[in-house]
Amino acid sequence: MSYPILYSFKRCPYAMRARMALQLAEIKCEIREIRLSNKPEHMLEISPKGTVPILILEDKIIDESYDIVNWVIEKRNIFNNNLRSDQINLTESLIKKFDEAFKHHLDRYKYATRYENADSEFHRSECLKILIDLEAIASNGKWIFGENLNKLDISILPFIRQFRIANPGWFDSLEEISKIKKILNNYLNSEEFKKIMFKYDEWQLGSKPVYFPST
Ligand SMILES: N[C@@H](CCC(=O)N[C@@H](CS)C(=O)NCC(=O)O)C(=O)O
Repeated sequence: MSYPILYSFKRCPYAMRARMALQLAEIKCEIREIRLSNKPEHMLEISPKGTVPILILEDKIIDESYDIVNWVIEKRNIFNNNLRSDQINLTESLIKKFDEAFKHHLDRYKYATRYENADSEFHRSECLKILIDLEAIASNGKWIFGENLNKLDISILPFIRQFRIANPGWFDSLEEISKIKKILNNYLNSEEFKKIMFKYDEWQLGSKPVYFPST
C-alpha cells in the first residue's frame, strides 16, 4: 500500500496546521522533512512555487495548507461540532486575516532587519491589535469557540505561537489577551501538538521512508 507523501518543515506554521489536520484524521503519510535552504529537486518539480506543506495524493497534488486542511475535513469528520453560521463565516475570514495581515506584520516584527525600513514595534502592535480583536470573540473555554477544537484553532494558533516566541516574557505579561494566552497554552500542552512536533531527520533522495504520525 502506498501512502500520501507530505513535504513538511517542522517549524513552519502552515505545515503545522496541515500536520494537525492529518494527525486528527489519522491519515498516515510518508513524511519528508525538508530544509527551506535545501529544497529537494522533486519537491520543486511537482510544485515550483517551493513552499511547504505539499501533500501528494494518488490523483492530485495539494500545495496550499488551507486546501490540505479542507481536503482532510472533506474526507473525515474531524471537527464534529455544530458551529453557528456566524462562527463558520468568522473561521474563514479569520484564517484569511492571519494568513495575510497577521503573517505580514509577524515577519516584519520578528525579522525587521530583513525588511527595508521595517519598524519592529509598529508591526508588533499591529499583530497585537488583531489578537485583541480575536480576544473579543474568543470563548472562556478551552478553544476559541468553546470546549471543542476547530479548524480555526488549528489554523491560526501556530502563528500566535510564533508571535509569542519572538518575545515570550512580553507576550506572557499581556493582560489584554488573557483568553488567547490560555488557549495557546492548551494548544502547546496538548498531546496532539507534541505529536505534530516530532523531530524527523532531513529527507534526502534515497532516504528510507519515515511516516507521520510517528508511532
Ligand atoms: N500559502 C502557503 C504558504 C506556505 C509557506 O509560505 N511556507 C513557508 C514556510 S513557513 C515556505 O515554504 N517558504 C518558502 C521559502 O521560505 O523558501 C500555504 O498555506 O501552504
